[in-house]
Amino acid sequence: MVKRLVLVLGDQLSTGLSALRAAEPDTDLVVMAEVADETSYVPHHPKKIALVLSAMRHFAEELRQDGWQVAYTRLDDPDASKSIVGELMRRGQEHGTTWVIATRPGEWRLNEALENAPLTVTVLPDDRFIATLNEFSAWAEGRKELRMEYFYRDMRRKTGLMMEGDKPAGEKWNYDHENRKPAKADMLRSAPMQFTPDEITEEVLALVDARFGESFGALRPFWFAVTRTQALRALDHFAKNLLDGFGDTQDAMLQDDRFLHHSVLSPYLNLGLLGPLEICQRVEEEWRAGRVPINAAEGYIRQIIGWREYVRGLYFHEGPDYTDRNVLGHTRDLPWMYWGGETGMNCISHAVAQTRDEAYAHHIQRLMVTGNFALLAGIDPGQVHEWYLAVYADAFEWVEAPNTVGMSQFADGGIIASKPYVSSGNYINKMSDYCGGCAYSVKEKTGKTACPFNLLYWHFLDRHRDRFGKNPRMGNMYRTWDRMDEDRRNTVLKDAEAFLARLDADEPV
Ligand code: FAD
Ligand code: DLZ
Ligand code: SF4
Repeated sequence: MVKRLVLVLGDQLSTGLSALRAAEPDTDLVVMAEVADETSYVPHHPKKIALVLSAMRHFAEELRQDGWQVAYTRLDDPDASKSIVGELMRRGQEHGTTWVIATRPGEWRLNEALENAPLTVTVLPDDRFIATLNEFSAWAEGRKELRMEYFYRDMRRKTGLMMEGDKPAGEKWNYDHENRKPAKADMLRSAPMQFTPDEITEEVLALVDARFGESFGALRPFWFAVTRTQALRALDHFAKNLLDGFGDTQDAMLQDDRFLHHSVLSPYLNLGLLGPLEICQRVEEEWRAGRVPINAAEGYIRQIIGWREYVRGLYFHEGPDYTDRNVLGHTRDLPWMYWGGETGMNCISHAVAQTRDEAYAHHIQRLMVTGNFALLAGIDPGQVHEWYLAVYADAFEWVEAPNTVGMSQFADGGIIASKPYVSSGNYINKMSDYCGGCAYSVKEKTGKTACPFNLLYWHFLDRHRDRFGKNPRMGNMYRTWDRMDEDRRNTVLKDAEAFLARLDADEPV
């Protein structure tokens, strides 16, 4: 006799999940389901689907070994319904119950589906985060600006991470200015820890290949961790071998090194295989033992207890319409080159190829290459959002949308970013080795072979002068533009328009 159903979603793979804590192994039935709605609400990268499904199957096994009864639906199960709610209803009918315990899903879409389900659903907070949603709202209440830095300091105080009493370790909260070193060929690193697929993963890979093999993205080689044990090994590998250089080279890009000193832990963290606090405590330990510099440890911890917590708070604080925002009125279609179409722009070509191969790109590739171009070119932020949600293994809406819609596309009007993250080709040239192998010249400011970022940067500033002209943080940019002689300004705008026309005509750019 089953009393209650306990929903565990694909990104809720934590044994300490609030829904599991509230349930009883003897009387309650865990429901996990691979369903068409979740595997296709955007054209997910096949590697992402395989990661989620394989991690789900491994987690179900772990729960069974811990004494739970688990009703697990496979995607190819002929009786499976399309949706999570459909599966809850089917299992409820099978076992004569309508009572469901769930942990709050990480997406408005699923929250609403659960609210509207003809079932009695108790939704518990997702407490796998450092800040509760109420805490975030209380922090945000009455503030004119919701800057991450102040929220981050509160999270440092709350966790005690890298604190000496009530003061930040080293007497500085933030070492970001030390973390902007450009790329150097001699900093080539080994890859993050890679795992050989086991039998369960091989079965999933065959299923994903058959169903989603035509989607954008290479399924193999598949090397992600799919269990907590493996994810812990990946964390250990990062802490021992890569963390020391994380700070210095955080913003650098190299075409022959896809991972640099980045951890590639976001997929495991977002699925629930690792928790934010345990990662940060491990990082702090490395610093306290004198094995990594303070700028690396602080920089890393800030990404997790600062940015990650802050964007989650914001996503839920702002409400379900967040992903529809478009304050700059951008409407251009996402260019084909984002799906692997031909382009002479070496930076985009590399970022997209690596995304296709790995379902991964690091932050500066996402923000200052693909994101920067989409913003400068005036691409519809809804389409940009769907692309990021689809192509990255770590992409779940609560974390992806604020980063894309807010930080990268400024479509929320500046809640996250006090100014748009735009740059000319100069920034990319300084931080990477992409420009040497490009069909365009980063040194040329006008003309057909001028770096498109150089043209579009001024076009963007000019067309959005009403919004940004008085932003004190952008004064220098506008003063430089205004100092150019009028003929030159007209030439830049004309060349940018010609470039955009080629984009609109679907010509390879
Ligand atoms: P590292 O560089 O090793 O950083 C450490 C950890 O910090 C990451 O694992 C991640 O958990 C956290 N982190 C770092 N930056 C952020 C951030 N801005 N927001 C939230 N967490 C952060 N991150 C996602 O987890 N999922 C997404 O869907 C996602 N979409 C993004 C879209 C855009 C347009 C941009 C600009 C950024 C996005 N990010 C996203 C943030 C960031 O790019 C990734 O977290 C990071 O690249 C993951 O790789 P990593 O684990 O090697 O990170
Ligand atoms: C991303 C994803 C995919 C691809 N497939 C499933 C699935 O079949 N079943 C499931 O429970 N969850 C899946 N997920 C994760 C969900 O989409 C995720 O829980 C929501 O987007 C909320 O963050
Ligand atoms: Fe990218 Fe411009 Fe450099 Fe080419 S020249 S790689 S388009 S920044």
